[in-house]
Amino acid sequence: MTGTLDPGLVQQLRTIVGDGHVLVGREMTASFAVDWTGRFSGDASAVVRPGDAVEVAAVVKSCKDSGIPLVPQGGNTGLVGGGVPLNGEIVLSLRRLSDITDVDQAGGQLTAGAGSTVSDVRRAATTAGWDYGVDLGSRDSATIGGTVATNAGGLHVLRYGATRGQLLGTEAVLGTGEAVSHLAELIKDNTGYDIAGLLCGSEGTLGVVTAARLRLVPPSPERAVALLAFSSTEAAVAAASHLRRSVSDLNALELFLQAGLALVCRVSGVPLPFTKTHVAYLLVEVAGQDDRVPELGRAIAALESVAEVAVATDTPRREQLWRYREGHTEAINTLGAPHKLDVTLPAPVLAHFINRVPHVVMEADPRATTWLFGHAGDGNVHVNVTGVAPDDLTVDERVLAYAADLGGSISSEHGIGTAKRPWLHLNRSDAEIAVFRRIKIAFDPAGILNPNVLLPPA
Ligand code: 2HG
Ligand code: ZN
Repeated sequence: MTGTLDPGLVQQLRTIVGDGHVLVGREMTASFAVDWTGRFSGDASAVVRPGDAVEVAAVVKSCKDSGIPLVPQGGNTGLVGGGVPLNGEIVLSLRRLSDITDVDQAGGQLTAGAGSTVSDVRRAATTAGWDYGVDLGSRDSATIGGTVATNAGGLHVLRYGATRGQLLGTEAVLGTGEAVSHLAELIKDNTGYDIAGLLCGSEGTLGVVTAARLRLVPPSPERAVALLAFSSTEAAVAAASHLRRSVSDLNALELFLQAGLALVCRVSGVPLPFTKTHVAYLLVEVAGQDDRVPELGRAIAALESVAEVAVATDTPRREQLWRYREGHTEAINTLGAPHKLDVTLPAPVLAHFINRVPHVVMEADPRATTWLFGHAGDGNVHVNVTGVAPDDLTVDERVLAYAADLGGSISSEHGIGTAKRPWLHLNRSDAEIAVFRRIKIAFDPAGILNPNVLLPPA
């Protein structure tokens, strides 16, 4: 489709958003046409950058009338190829919609433009005396529109829930070009279908989110982080369960393994946390209104299986411990574009999965290397596989089928995107997928919104 856009449509788009905000030509559009990992890439016939919701609606309407598909894109930090124009679609970049407005200091709410970043919202929340319940490693680039579209999870899901749990309403443009807005400042609002909840996690297939009304959470000025080392995955997973039961104000409960830790340290030049090596590690963060260390200390002391412990309360040392966990994504990407298989397992089979899945990968492709880390508190494992060609799907198929066989989800928090589209049926029945298709038709009858993701081709 590249280069074949009707000049009349291009002119219409220029008239709507201004000449400087319609980018054409590969050198201008290339960075919008490849994902962060480098695994998914395509061509954009144009990149259109509207400046407000009215312009978004006009762009969508023009594209709908011309039958030209659109791929909405925020910070382009997704990990399942969900924001990439694979077949020459127009990229609709929402980054200019970055205003944060209507901050309700009393009620703890704000309205965030689709293009504001998670960090922007976190800062605005802090300024208002609150906090935002979602945080993730890509906070400085990931946009609110993207995190709503994917129902992004992140580091604090066990405490506050994923993005859908923060969402009080949305403003969006449907595939018809109609604007649908419900940004009321209400905690409780049982007035029929939850359109915001439906748009959340729809991956841009139903509507283009232009703004979101977000609830804020109380700030937690007292913070402590502990890194715990274990001699087995089973011990780490059992400890995670114990900590969930016995520590209040648990903010994060993260897991990683020795190989990933060694890679992070090698790539970043940061020293290993302990002189001895161990099999598995848990990073625990507690945060609240008063000193959380005594309660955390008692809970850790009750864990006979802990081999070593490091505790940090001051910001630099806390950040140092977090780097071991947050450094994984970047460190793994230095080995080549990984296959990212973000799965959730039921707690009783979590350790078994972690121990077994490298063998499942090896049986599928002996050249592959498996890296495992994730959000232990949610049963969410990020299975990263390197050494496999971007379009070789053998490993993906085996790992996702294995997770589903154990009662797990093939997408914990990253979405289905284009990466997992062939395997939606592992978690969703034919009847559910049929309902998905009917909802899609109701919101986007011309099928122009993000056509390469989520739903398998009919
Ligand atoms: C994280 O938890 C992100 O760090 C990224 O969800 C996971 O890189 C990944 O696979
Ligand atoms: Zn994650």
